[in-house]
Formats: sequence, structure tokens, C-alpha cells
Amino acid sequence: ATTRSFAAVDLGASSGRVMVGRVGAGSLELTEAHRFPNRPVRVPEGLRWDVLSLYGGVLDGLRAAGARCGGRLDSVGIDSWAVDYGLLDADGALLGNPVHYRDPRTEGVAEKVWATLPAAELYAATGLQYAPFNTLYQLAAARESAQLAHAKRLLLIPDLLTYWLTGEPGTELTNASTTQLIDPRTRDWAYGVAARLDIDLELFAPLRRPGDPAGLLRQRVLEETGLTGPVPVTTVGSHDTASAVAAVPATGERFAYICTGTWSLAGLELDAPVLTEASRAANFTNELGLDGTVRYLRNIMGLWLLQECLREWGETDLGELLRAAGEAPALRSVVDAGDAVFLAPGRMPERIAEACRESGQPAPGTPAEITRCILDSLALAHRRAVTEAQELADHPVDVVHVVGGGTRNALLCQLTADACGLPVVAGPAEAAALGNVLVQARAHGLVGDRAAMRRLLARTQPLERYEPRGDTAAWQAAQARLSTR
Ligand code: ADP
Ligand code: LRH
Repeated sequence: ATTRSFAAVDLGASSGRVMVGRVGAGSLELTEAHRFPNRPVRVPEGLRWDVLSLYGGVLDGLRAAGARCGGRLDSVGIDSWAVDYGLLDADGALLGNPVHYRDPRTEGVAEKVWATLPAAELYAATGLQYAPFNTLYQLAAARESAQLAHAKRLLLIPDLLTYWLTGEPGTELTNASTTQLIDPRTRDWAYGVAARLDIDLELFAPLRRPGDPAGLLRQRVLEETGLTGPVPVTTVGSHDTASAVAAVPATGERFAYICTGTWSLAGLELDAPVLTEASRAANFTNELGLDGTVRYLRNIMGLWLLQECLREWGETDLGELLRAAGEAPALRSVVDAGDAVFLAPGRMPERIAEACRESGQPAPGTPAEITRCILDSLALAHRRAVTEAQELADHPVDVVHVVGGGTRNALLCQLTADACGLPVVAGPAEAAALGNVLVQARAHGLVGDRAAMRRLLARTQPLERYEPRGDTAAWQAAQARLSTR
């Protein structure tokens, strides 16, 4: 039987990787060709993505991927974190480094937007949770900038990289749904919202959907990577979370998922958006997934909290730290891991201790105590999101699938099972890359529908199961400590 080779470029906020997926009839194998750090840079005007270094990593990765396949790749797909973009001038040249979603330029901007278009109307039209970094608010923040004045085109990060690789501009739909300029019912632009806020939709290239062709690698790219052409680029769920949810190895319908990496994205896959006022009040988002599905979820700060502490602590053995955290007292102090106060970089151990003190709890001091506080807090936020999503969407579940880098953290997975009072199935860790590969494979006729993709994953990927321990009363009590603040 023929096996095809697909390269998945997956750029997370903490690292980028190029993975090779080999797919045959009933087989799926993923290997890492290249991984590189994603280090944002603070320049005088703010926090920026080092997009040229990322592109360099993509080219190195494609070369390494090709080397594993005799220079022949059947296709390439690209996904990355959401909401951010590059602006191009009339010549198609990039105007400056893309702004990082953690840059403070959007502070106070939402209130100004809501003065023109009230938050409730905005939610009813777009279904997107409030986050200061939604592209809509970034564009509002940049309204007076010289850069935007000169811009002829806006490309979301994966679309920008695709454009550099192929010369073909486009706007991939799942990622476009994080701009807050898409209507989740029509799965097309929210024309009314754009008009009310005076946002020029002409800036965006035409919409592309997962599975659509996105051009061929340019001759120069083939030369630089040693690949033998033609190599098509296939549109995938270019929002990393869309690709990760596509790779949730669920075998039934009654599941919740938590994509754990820099962020924790916790929620449900639905057929239609939930646009109720209660849903808005609970700040659930309706992003678009594969095949017109809705990713109904909440953003939780995720392992960012730990990444930032580790940055402060310097050289630390993560395995040893997690072992010590496992032995630290449980649920001694918790913070609200959904709170945007933790969005910005810097001073994370201190900020976590401050939040504990402010809610009348003991401040964790040692790295092990702080790590335990973070993992307990994440598990608690997972519990809250999984519980509320089921209620708001009227969609009960009996298993929680955890995917992404956080599945390598057994303590987090166990605490999540305990907090949710449900079994957790953990894996795959590289879910976004697998979702990326499978959409390419499907476009090449190698796999069937979403359910078939999931069955293939469940059969081929190593998964770990965690049963809930004890009752959930302790978690309820911890939640109450935060709610009565
Ligand atoms: P992103 O795609 O957002 O950059 P990942 O899905 O790659 O994030 O997940 C990265 C996180 O996974 C790290 O911040 C770390 O907390 C966790 N992680 C990775 N490897 C391990 C490991 N060996 N043990 C425990 N946690 C790990
Ligand atoms: C995760 C992610 C998430 C977005 C955030 C900006 O990488 O794409 O889904 O909310 O980054």
C-alpha cells in the first residue's frame, strides 16, 4: 500500500516545529524533523514576534523533513497561534514585525469599540469571547498608525508564511474566526460589524477553507530546502487549536477537550454556535473548526504561568520540579487561571503570590509550592470550563480529552481528572501537528471524515488514561474561595 509524506509546520507561542506525518491506508506515524524556539522580542515600541527567525526555522524544518523522505514531500500545511497578523505594502513587502498578542497596545481599546458597537451586539454577531487581543481590537488600537495607513493587505501569521512559501495570499477560515470579524452562523465575514467599526475588509485576502489548495512551493524555496517539486501547500485548520481539536482521539460524541500548551483551551465541539447572553457572560467563545464545526471553549492562561516562572527561576529540572510539586500540599492556594491579569510577561511568581494574598490565601513561596498552586489552579479552571460549557451548550460529556504539550505533565492530567470528576484521556502531545497532517491526508484522499480521522488517531497514537480520585468537594471549596473574592 502507498504511504504518503506530509510536512506539518506548527508554530506555538513557545516553540515552532516541523513534523513529518506518514499516512497510509489505516496507518499514521508522526516524527519530528525540526524544532526551534519562538522567542518574542521587546523593542522600544513594544513586544514583537521575530517572524523572520520563525520563517528561517520553517525553511530549516522543510529541509530536514525532505531529507527524511528522499527530498519528496506530498504536501505541506501550516498552522500557528491565532489573532496576530503581518501587514504588507503595495509591493507585497512586510511592514514591520508582527505585534505580539501580549503587547499592551490594546489596553482600554475594547471600551472604545463598545461605545460604537455594544459588547452584547458584538457577541451576538460574532460569538467571540472578549479577549483584549482579538484582531478586531488590535486593528482598533492601530487605527492611527502609519503602518496601517500604508498597508494594502493583512495576512494572519500562517497565511503570511504560506504567502512567503507560495506567493498565494489567502485568509484561512478557522483562524479568521479568531479575528472577531467572522459570523459563526454564515461562516463568512461579519460585514455589518466591519462596517460599523469602519474596518476595511478589503485588507483581507479571500477566504480559504481547510483542504483547499494554497499554491506550490516557489522555485526559490525548493532550491533552499533541497525539495523536489512540485510540492503543493494544502490549507489546513491554520489556527493551531482548530488543528488540535481535529486530532482529539474521541471515539464518541460525548467528550470535552482541553488543548494544553502555552494556553489551555477547554470546551466542546458543536454543530452550531451558542450565542446566548449567558454564554457571553461566561465568556465562552465560538471559534470555527473543521467542516463548519464550532469550537465552543474558554481560554485559560495555561502553562504560560509555569513557563514564565521557569524563565524567572533560570536553569530548572522540570521533572524534579513537578515531582516536588506533586508532594506539596494540595489546594492550599489557588488563583483564577482565567484572569487576564496574568496575560503580560514578567514577575510571574510574585504576581501569583500577590493574587493568593489578595484572596485571603497563603502565598506560595518555594518553586514547588508555586508550581503546585499553578497546576491546582489550572485543573480548577479546567473543571469550571468543562462544567459550564456542558450546561451552556446543553451537551453532556463523560470523558475529557487532554491534548497538547501539557499531556507530558502527568500531575496536571491527574489533577484535571480529579477536579472534573471525569476520566481524562491524555494524548496526543503533538495534536496540532497531527490535525494538520490529517487534513492534508484527507485532501489527498487517504482518510475519510472527521470521525474516521479520530478513529485512526485512537488506534495509532499512544494515549494515557487517568481516573478521577476522591470526590470533587475539595475542588468546589477551592472554587468558592475564588468566587467570594
Ligand atoms: P505551544 O504549542 O503553545 O508552544 P506546547 O503544546 O508545545 O505549547 O506545550 C508546551 C508546554 O508543555 C510547556 O510549557 C511545558 O509546560 C509542557 N511540557 C513539555 N514537555 C514537558 C515534559 N517533558 N514534562 C512536563 N511538561 C512538559
Ligand atoms: C493557542 C492559541 C489560542 C489563542 C491564542 C492567542 O496557541 O491559538 O487558541 O486564543 O493562541
